[in-house]
Amino acid sequence: MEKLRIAIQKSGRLSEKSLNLLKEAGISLNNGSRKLRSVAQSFPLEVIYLRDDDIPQYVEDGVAHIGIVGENEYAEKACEVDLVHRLGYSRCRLSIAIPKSEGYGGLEDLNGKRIATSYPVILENYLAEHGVRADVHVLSGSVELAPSIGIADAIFDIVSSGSTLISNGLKEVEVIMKSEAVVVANRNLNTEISKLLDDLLFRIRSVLAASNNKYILLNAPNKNLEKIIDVIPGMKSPTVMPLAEEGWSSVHSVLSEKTFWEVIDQLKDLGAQGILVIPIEKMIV
Ligand code: PRT
Ligand code: ZN
Repeated sequence: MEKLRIAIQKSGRLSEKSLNLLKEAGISLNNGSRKLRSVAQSFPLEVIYLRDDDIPQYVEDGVAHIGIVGENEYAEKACEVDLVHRLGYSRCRLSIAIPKSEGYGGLEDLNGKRIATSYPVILENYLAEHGVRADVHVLSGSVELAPSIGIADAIFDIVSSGSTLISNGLKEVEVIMKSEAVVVANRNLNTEISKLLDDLLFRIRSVLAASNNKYILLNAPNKNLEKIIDVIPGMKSPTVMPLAEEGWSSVHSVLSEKTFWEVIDQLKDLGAQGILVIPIEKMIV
């Protein structure tokens, strides 16, 4: 039987979270030492460990069938691969930053400037689209140092908390792209491998849905039951059971992490009591 070959970053910001995702999807690997490759026990899958920069090309070439990379690498390498799923972790943005002492009136201020970056393809596409003519200097690392050593007027780099920019006397002036970890796939997978990919994506969706949602139980005064149900519609509709105390019901539902605090406030205003929120292990959607 064929195995689905997945490329994962060997060591870096994506490695642990990607391996953890596989683990939560019920796929344990027999080789914890992360050499070059390892084989899963409970799913026909083989992991190849690579530098993140190399993953899009290896997937295009079919050395790996799929890979997990930052969306920034997917965009920069512009390989012939498909983005098949977003994973929501390792979020960051790619931004232009300039020395904090300089003024900034908009993109046109970048005309004639030197911009240092490790992402020339993304940057040049963006500048061309916006009619800005700047000099793009390609550096493979420590891009944030370029203005202070006088080799660039601005940088285009990954920003997460922003503290690297601040400690190098820079300020963010344009966000050009947002990025998160994504699954990319080869465009010519055979039927057997495509089926394995579908199975894996199904498991991944269940893991992600579970981590994005919470199970909620509460006691609701019957007079506000309908309004409370409107606030927490759940997967199909909430479970409602009468409490032993007259005039009250117990309501069980599923709540999205995104709107969590907003919804809790509304529930309290509607007189909900004894609110319990419980993590969900897996959610089959
Ligand atoms: O060795 P290999 O080539 O495999 O790894 P790498 O060093 O190229 O990549 P790695 O492990 O640093 O990052 C892998 C992916 O994580 C990136 O491609 C992004 O998609 C994502 N990611 C998320 C980040 C960050 N957050 C991040 N903060 N990648 C890099 N950074 C760096 C950034 O370069 C900058 O120097 O962190 C600094 C900024 O962070 P803040 O928090 O100070 O703003
Ligand atoms: Zn890299």
